[in-house]
Amino acid sequence: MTTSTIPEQGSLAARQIGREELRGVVSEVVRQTSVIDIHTHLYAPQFGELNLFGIDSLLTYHYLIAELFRSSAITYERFWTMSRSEQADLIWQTLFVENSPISEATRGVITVLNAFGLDTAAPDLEEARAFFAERNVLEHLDQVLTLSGVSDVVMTNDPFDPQEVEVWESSIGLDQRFHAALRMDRLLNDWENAAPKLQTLGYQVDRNLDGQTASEVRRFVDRWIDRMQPLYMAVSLPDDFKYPDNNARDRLIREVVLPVARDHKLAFAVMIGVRRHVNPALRMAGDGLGRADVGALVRLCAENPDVRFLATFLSRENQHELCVAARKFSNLMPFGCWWFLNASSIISEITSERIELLGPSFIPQHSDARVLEQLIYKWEHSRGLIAEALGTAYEQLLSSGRAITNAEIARDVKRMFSGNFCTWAGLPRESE
Ligand code: FIX
Ligand code: ZN
Repeated sequence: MTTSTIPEQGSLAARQIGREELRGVVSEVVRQTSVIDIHTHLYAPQFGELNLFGIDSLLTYHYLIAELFRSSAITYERFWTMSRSEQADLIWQTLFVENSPISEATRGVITVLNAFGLDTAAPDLEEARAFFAERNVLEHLDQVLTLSGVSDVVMTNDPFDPQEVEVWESSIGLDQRFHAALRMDRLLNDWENAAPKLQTLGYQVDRNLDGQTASEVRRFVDRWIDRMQPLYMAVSLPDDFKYPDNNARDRLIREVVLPVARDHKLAFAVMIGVRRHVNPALRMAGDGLGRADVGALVRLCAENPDVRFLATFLSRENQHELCVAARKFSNLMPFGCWWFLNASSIISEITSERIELLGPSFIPQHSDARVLEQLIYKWEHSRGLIAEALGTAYEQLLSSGRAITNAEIARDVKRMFSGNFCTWAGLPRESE
């Protein structure tokens, strides 16, 4: 980070930025400011095989699997019998050789190949495979984090996943740049199956949530908080999510999640709007979305002013309502352009809308990366769009008669890239 571009707040180097250099300075600050990636599906290297990287994983990302079937006549059945490298070959041939990779997800692979100086128009994957095969895992991780400007990665941690549990139980020390987020999906979205699973683990729970069920689930959650030290709890919720509701999820939220949030001072992240398995034949690539009721989140925030909520919605149509909800409830932090919203034109629109309605009091992006090198493209693409949206906002500010300094721009970007999350997660800020 060069001190000439990003001076310390109030330092002598702070200077007013003229209109002609404004966009350049904003881009540079955004490019140089490190980010906490608050929601990913990445794992610390200590998780072994769960830690995905390399060209075959990049090409078999579920975003690309969905796109493959739009340009190939292959059947689902045939595709799922192929090995991962055969699938990657087919996706490369179909989406990158026979077609131009102009979708956001295909272009992402190009951004990654380009970052490593690999041939972006290669006829096959030979060169890329050889390159990734020779990488030293830990050096590669360092390089990817440096290239993407990510200081910290928040994982998604499922206490019911046996592969994960094995690592957590081993009490192996994790790479300090990786942090846990305690995922609540199986408890809140699949109580029917979670209850018997908890019983086999020795918890006295009942499917009807009678008796000591809530306190036993609480015991389970407390144990995992103790083990994982998560920065927040998280759940993805369907588009028909209601609050209040008359189901197990509602009771578990009220009787377990909210008390845990209060007692442990843990934020609760809600990711609302997914319609799972719209096309089951696509497996993980088969989820869709629906417009959700932002009113449910509003009621959660209103009833629980002492709990901090992180929230993201999957439907573009919910974005404006989310901003308005955040204007009403200071315990609500909108974050990220999730999944189907992680496309350039939509990121631009949502980021501008949020700046106009919320100033710097939101978290503009998370990567949702599942494969390490996706950090490079997701952050490179988003940084460019965030810089443009911010550049417009500062230009308008200049036109309205308020000068802006490089120190103020740096302060704002830092708040959006890490400060807001640190506040929500109860972490000390870098300068504190
Ligand atoms: O629920 C989630 O965390 C989603 O982000 C994922 O389930 C989804 O598959 C994804 O990878 C989206 O980017
Ligand atoms: Zn996710």
